[in-house]
Amino acid sequence: MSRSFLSASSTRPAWPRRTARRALTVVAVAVLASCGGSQTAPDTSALAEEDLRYPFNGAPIDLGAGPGVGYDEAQAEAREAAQGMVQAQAISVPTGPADAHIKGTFGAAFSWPIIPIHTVLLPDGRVLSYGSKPSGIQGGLLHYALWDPALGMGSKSKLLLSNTTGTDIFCAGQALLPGSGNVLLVGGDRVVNGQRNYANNDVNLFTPADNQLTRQGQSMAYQRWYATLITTASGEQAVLGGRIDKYYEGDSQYPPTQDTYASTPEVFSPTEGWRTLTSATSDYAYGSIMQSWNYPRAWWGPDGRVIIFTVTGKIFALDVAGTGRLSQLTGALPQGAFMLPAAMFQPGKILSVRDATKAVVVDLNGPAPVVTDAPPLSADRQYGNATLLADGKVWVNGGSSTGNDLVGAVYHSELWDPATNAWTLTASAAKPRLYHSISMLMPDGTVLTGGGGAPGPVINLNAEIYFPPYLYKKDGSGLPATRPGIVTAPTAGTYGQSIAVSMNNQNPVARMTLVRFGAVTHAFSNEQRFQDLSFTQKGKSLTVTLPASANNAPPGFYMLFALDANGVPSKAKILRLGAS
Ligand SMILES: [Cu+2]
Repeated sequence: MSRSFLSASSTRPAWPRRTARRALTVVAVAVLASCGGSQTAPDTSALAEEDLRYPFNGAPIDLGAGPGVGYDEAQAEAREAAQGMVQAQAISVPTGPADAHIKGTFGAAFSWPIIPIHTVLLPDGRVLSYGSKPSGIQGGLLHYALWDPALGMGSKSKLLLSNTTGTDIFCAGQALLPGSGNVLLVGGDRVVNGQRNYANNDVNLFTPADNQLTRQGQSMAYQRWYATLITTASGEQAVLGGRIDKYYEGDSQYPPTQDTYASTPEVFSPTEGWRTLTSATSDYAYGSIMQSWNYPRAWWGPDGRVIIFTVTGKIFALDVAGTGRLSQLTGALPQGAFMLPAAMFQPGKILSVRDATKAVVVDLNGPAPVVTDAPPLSADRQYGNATLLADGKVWVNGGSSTGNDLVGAVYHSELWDPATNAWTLTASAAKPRLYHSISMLMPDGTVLTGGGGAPGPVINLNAEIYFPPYLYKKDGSGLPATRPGIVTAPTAGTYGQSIAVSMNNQNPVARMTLVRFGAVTHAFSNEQRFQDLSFTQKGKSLTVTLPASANNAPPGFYMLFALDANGVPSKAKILRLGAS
């Protein structure tokens, strides 16, 4: 068995993956046995003690080849080798079907060391993921994983690491810190009276430079499970929502507990630490009312406040100065749901997917929100994701009309064009992407989709890469388009600055776009944003103007794409935008 899965440049000892896979194999065998009608009792002797206390829910494991297929590490690696995935080289755009220029196409599924319930794009182009054990059971107490797309999709590209912080980061909140490019993780899971899914108030920091996850000295005032982080114009992190305790009826062993919610926001300043927004407490905006605590859908808005869309359709604005001030704005959205996505597709403009396939566009750039209808989606996509592409279109994939359930699972994807306010049906995935799945734009213009499970219906220890239509020739050949190439661009810039960008040839550049890095979990990327940049071109040289306003482009890490006259994007250059 190859050990290369563990051999990347970790600074800490490799975790004994063999043990985990043995446990996984036992689980999968038990599943297969139950599916096949065997009466053989599952052998749980190799399962960790904790997994016996919180038993596996019976869902099949899928490492890429199908539920229950190739669940052994060696089998997964052999399959990935046969599919050419193990070479340590960057992913190339495959030849697609004849309609690839309209629908895009998915690559083959590949295994992931855990369920990527949470993903964060890192400034070095890698992906941080966490949320489950290597067995696919919920839990971020012991592990997290990294993926380096520059090393392909095989075992060399993935790294399973040990979480030694003592914090279970399952269903934590997360964002990149704009100055350092480190990842701030807040809260997560806690076991109370033998029951999971309570909350902790721990604060942890992931540092890409050494792959370390480190507990921070100062914790939050409130415990939070399912909180959202929003980067402010001044580079702070506003932390909204999350549950504290959950209802438990009690039993002979354990006392009852009640639902409680973290309905008071907090703000993290990289220089001054934490402050609590004691005058902005709200059950409607991010507390008990209609699951508004559940990863609140929120964005840094054009007037310098955090805008919050609630499930009920109310719109709030939170001023994070001092102890905070919350205002309800005029206007209302149709009824929504906590498991539906939304994305800011242009500064101050948000596409929000609502109940029963409805979608609306909300323009926040005027004195009051303006809500207009978008056409309905082709399907109800509960737990689906909405991803901003390099050209500013919004790609929606996954979800199910029947909740976290295969009956109504939607495998085809769809693409919304803000220029035409129309949806186009796009390619179908091989895997259901339901509860605890993610989708995230990568710097090469592809979309990483992955995960789902914990609990089932399928434990997706796998990911698929979506190759959008813009990567293909428009002649129906299905061949990859020739891409423009950015040769040089600065790695950092300030607001309103003109930057010099050089291209690989003199072909006209049609658009320069700026896409903020994604940080995705639970059907929401709290960090992604998009905008076009103005520029002039002379031969191979471009002069590009960076955004003037930190309200429209909060400080942090962005992908800079150049698109040619056919709408084909370059690979991105990474740019850190900041005040200085
Ligand atoms: Cu969760």
